[in-house]
Amino acid sequence: MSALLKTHIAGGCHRLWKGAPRPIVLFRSASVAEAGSRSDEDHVWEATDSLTFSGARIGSFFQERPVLKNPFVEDALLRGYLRRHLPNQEIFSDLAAFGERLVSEVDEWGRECELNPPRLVHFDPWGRRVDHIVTSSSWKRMKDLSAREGLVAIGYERAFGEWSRVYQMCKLYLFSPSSGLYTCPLAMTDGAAKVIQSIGVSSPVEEAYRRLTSRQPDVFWTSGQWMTERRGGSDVASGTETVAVPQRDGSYKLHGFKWFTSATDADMTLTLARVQDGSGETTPGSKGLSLFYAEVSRGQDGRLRGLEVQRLKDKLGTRQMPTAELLLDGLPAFRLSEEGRGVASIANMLTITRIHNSISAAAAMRRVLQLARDYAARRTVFGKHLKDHPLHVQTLARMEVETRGAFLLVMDVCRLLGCEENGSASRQDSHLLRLLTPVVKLYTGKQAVAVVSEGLESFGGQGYMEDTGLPGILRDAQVLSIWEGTTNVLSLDVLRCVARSSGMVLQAYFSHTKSLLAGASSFSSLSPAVKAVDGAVSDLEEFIKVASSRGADYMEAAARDLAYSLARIYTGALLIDQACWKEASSVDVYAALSSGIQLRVSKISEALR
Ligand code: UCC
Repeated sequence: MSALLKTHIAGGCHRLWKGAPRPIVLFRSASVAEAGSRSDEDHVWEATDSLTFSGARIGSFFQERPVLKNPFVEDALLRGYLRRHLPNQEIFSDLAAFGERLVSEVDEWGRECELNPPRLVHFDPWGRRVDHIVTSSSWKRMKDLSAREGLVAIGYERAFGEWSRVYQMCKLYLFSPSSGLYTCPLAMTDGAAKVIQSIGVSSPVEEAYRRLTSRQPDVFWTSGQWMTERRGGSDVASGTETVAVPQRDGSYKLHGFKWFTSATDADMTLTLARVQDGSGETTPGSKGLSLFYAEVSRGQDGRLRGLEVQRLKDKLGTRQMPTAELLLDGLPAFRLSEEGRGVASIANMLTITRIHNSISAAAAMRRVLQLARDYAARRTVFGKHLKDHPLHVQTLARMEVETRGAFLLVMDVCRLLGCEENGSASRQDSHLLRLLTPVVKLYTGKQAVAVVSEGLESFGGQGYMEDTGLPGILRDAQVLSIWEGTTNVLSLDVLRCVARSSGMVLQAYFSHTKSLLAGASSFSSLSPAVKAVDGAVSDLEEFIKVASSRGADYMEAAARDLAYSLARIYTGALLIDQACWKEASSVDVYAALSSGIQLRVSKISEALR
């Protein structure tokens, strides 16, 4: 018994500190544990300052955190994909250096964007209305970085021909999980540049196009896309109330209310409105909508010209990024599309932002998986590292297959986009791009939520703790299936493009999928996967034959299953194709075979019937 402190305590369970300069934890002497031998001595508590759990000390074990490593160097599939399709040393060096910068510097900025979210200051200290959206210094740094790294510019410089989009999107894929959601304004900036380019880069948007695609931080602009109004984000045709009042000089003033506008600190925007005729009437529906370009600027009084920021949105995730309600109160604007061609004109922007969305989805999956794998080599449970537990490894392996599939699917869409923009796309390529854009967006958005959620679980309780930064990945992932078209709206878009093309998009799909499978016919190790995907293709063809003889309601109810099947089958074929590459790894082959198994398990044809 310690001479330092010895006392008798009535009642047994009290702790008594005596004249100690700092708290000392007391512990029960061993004899207390002996049943049936209670005595005063049994209630003695002994203290020592050499205990593990003592006073302010909380024990000596601290779990090592997962460490983010260079995401380019760590991503074998990304490097393999580029080595196969775009073996360019300049690109490899750029992506490796960018990956290093993300780890050493940018990831921390992304975290700061989350911790210092934007706020809205309505009035200056003297009561004047200013509507300032105050953003963090890290958010502003992201803008400079985006310009310098050419995150939009690469797609328009086209230095790598039809592969330029793949290069750009690979860079965004690396950037996205560290970007503090800056990829959202970049998506809209890219979309706006694409719309302007497709309409024609001429006055009054020449200057805007130059800025959107610039690599100079002091020149670079970001764009918003203000499409959603209070009546709805999906049914744009009947939900848009904003009117465009013609001015004598040929410009317009816009009056309306935009319900979700991201990222509202943009320098310009594209938006939809209905042109008023001489008697103040407008045309309802899609045919009444036109596309407008407007700059966000301030007058000499410091107020926004023709705009008021009503409030910032209180969102589940994506809190790093300002999303606002805006009153358009005479916003000066120029009409970009022909009258009534607003939806068709903004559709180019939707294609780009939906591809960006899919990139962010694949990137979120890859990030959580990279961290989970690193953690599995650091965390010991039940006597061994997590990485040595077969069930844990199987869980990570399933996440890996999903992530690989998502990456290949979205990269294939980027490849098709690059071909179309470079003028090298066949008719089949164009049909595939139209069909696969909604498919990749809706499928990867849902996958990201599932894979990221699984990823959080692999950290146990720590995955649920906000200050690890992990829960934010899940909260941010949840927007991916909502923003730029929900899963159901996009499933209906799949039906719409099938109908509009009289089935040509499906013909292109089946023809390309079969050619990918045919390329694997001499690889006996892949035959179970080829068989599974081939069987699913036949089931789907059969279903489409049957379904086309039924009514529209039947087809609508099956639209989501149809879209999922298109995604799964195509992904399976892409994984097989990757595994056929002469430098394919054992992981490439494993992923192809696993995807085949998952296809069999999901029983596409039964789900559809
Ligand atoms: O509201 C939102 C915010 C959510 C919360 C945000 C929080 C923070 C964000 C953080 C971000 C990181 S997002 C919701 C945004 N809304 C959408 O994405 C719209 C969803 N709705 C659709 O996509 C619909 O399908 C519509 C609006 C496009 C349907 O409009 P219409 O007028 O009924 O369309 P039509 O009649 O089918 O097509 C009109 C024209 C046709 O061209 P023409 O006349 O030449 O035949 C179509 O071919 O547009 C063409 N078109 C397309 N072209 C329509 N859709 C497409 C397409 N996807 N691709 C190419």
